[in-house]
Amino acid sequence: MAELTELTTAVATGQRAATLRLTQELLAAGHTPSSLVERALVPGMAIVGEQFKRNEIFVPEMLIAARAMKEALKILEPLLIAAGIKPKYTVIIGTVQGDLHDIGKNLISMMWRGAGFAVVDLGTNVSAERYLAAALEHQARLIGLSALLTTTMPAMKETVRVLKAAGVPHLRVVVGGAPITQQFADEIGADGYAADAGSAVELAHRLLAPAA
Ligand code: B1M
Repeated sequence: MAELTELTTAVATGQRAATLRLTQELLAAGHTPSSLVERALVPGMAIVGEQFKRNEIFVPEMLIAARAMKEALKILEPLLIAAGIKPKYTVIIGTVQGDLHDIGKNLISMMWRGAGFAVVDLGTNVSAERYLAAALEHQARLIGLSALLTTTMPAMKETVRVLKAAGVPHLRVVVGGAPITQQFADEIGADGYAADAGSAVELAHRLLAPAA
């Protein structure tokens, strides 16, 4: 029977066909979609990050691993999204300006959809003005900013500044991504920080609770 560690290795080494096969097999064996994400796929990308840091692999290998992960997420997405929940709130998500990483952002997006929110995903490299325009257009209650590079943390800070300066009533801004911490979130005036997709769901529920 397939093991979670095999899926971790397949994604870390960018083996697309094996990633897809193992995802299907592990699902058939009774693993939940979220356990495949948290216990196999995310650890696979962490291995890739470590190897890149040690100069053992380079951008093309990172890209190939990211493609394998995305293919697996295509299978898991419909399963993660609960069917038939009528969205109560609209939330916006995107990766900040200058940053092209989207796998973590896509995971948050999926989990928020699964939690019953209507999600408007602005993609990557999103300017502060685009976030604001989307929030106004969709009358959103929550905006999620993702950043994976230390060099794009200033863009996150600027986006929070622009969104807060606009003074849109009831609009909350939450942040996350590998280099982001609670301390940084507090410093830039964000309403919340989540370290991972599960916490991002809890955070959104907490901030959007009627009493909030
Ligand atoms: Co990039 N990259 N990359 N990369 N890349 C990192 C982030 C890096 C840490 C690798 C390393 O050196 N170890 C490093 C950043 C170093 C730093 O800033 N300190 C790095 C670098 C340097 C770069 C380039 C500059 C490389 C170059 O060109 N020389 C370049 C920058 C391009 C750009 O954005 N302008 C670059 C490019 C790329 C690829 C295009 C090849 C590819 C991205 C493909 C894609 O996303 N479509 C890529 C990849 C794959 C990575 C690593 C290996 C994996 C990222 C990932 O998808 N992780 C990454 C190393 C690493 O993170 N270990 C790395 C899996 C994902 C599920 O996790 O995105 O962290 P993550 O999301 C998590 C949490 O962070 C959190 O929840 C998610 C689920 O748990 N989270 C949120 C994320 N957003 C959130 C928002 C929230 C809440 C939680 O609320 C709204």
